[in-house]
Amino acid sequence: MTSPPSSQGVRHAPIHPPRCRRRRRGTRRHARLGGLGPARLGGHRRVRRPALKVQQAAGTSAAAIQSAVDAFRAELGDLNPNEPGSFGSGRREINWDGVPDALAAPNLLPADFFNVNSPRGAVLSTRTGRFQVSANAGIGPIEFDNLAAGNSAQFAAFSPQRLFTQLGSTTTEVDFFVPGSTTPATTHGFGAVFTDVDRPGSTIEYYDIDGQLLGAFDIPVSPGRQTLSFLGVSFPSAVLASVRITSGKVSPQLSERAGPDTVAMDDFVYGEPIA
Ligand SMILES: [Ca+2]
Repeated sequence: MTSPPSSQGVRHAPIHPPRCRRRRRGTRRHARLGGLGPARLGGHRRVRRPALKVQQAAGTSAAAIQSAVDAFRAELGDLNPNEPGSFGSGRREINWDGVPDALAAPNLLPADFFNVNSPRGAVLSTRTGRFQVSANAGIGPIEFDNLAAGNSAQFAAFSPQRLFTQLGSTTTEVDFFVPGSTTPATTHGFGAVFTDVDRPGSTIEYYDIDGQLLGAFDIPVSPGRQTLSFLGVSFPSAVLASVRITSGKVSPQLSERAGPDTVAMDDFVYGEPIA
C-alpha cells in the first residue's frame, strides 16, 4: 500500500490541541504545564503557526517514500559535511550507519553523539536517557532482534542497515545546536523515516525557541510488516528549535506480537542549525 507524497501543507492544523510548553534549554529536562490548553491560559493564545510545507509518504518499500524524502531534502538544500560550526544554509542528515560498533547494540548510543563525536548539531533526550542504534550483521542481532525476538521481521531500514530507537520510552526529543557547540540553534525543518507504523499514534511535534508548539503531525500509516513511513515539515524561516518524536505505542523492547504497535526510526533529515 502506497500513499502518494504530498507537497503542500495538507494539515496546517495540529492533530491535537496545542499545549503550552516551557523548556529549560541547555538541559535535558523540561516541565509540561499539563492540561493547560489555550482556553485555560485566559485567552492569551500564543501559539504561532507560520506557513509550512509537509512531505509525507508511506509504503512497503524504500521506493514508496523515496520521492517524498528527496523532495524534503531539496527544500532544505545541499547536504553539509559532518563538521562543527554552522554553514548557514543547507541540511544535515543522520542515518545511524556510521556509528562505531562499540556504541551500537547491545551498547547504548550517547545522547550527544551527533553533536560531539560527529558534530551535526542534534542532541537527543528521552525520559530514560537511553538510546540504541541497531547492530551490523555479523556483529550482533540486526534490527533490534537483541531487544525482542522477531523485530527484524517487523522492521526494515531505509538506509541499510542500521535503525534507531529510544529504550524504555516511546518519545525522543531532538534539540538543535550550532554543530559541535552548546549554543542553541534553530533550523528550517525536520523529517524522519519510520518503520512498521501499523496504527495512528506516532507523531512529530515541532517547537520554536520559546518551547511553543508550531505544529504536530501524524506519521503516515502503512499496515503490515517491514513498511516505511516518512514525514518532513519545513518552515519558511529557521523557527524550529526542537522536535518531539513519538514512535509507536511501546518500546521495541517489547514484542509486537504482544499487541501494541512497535516502531523504529531511520534517517533524520533537518535544516542546517543556525544561531
Ligand atoms: Ca540507517
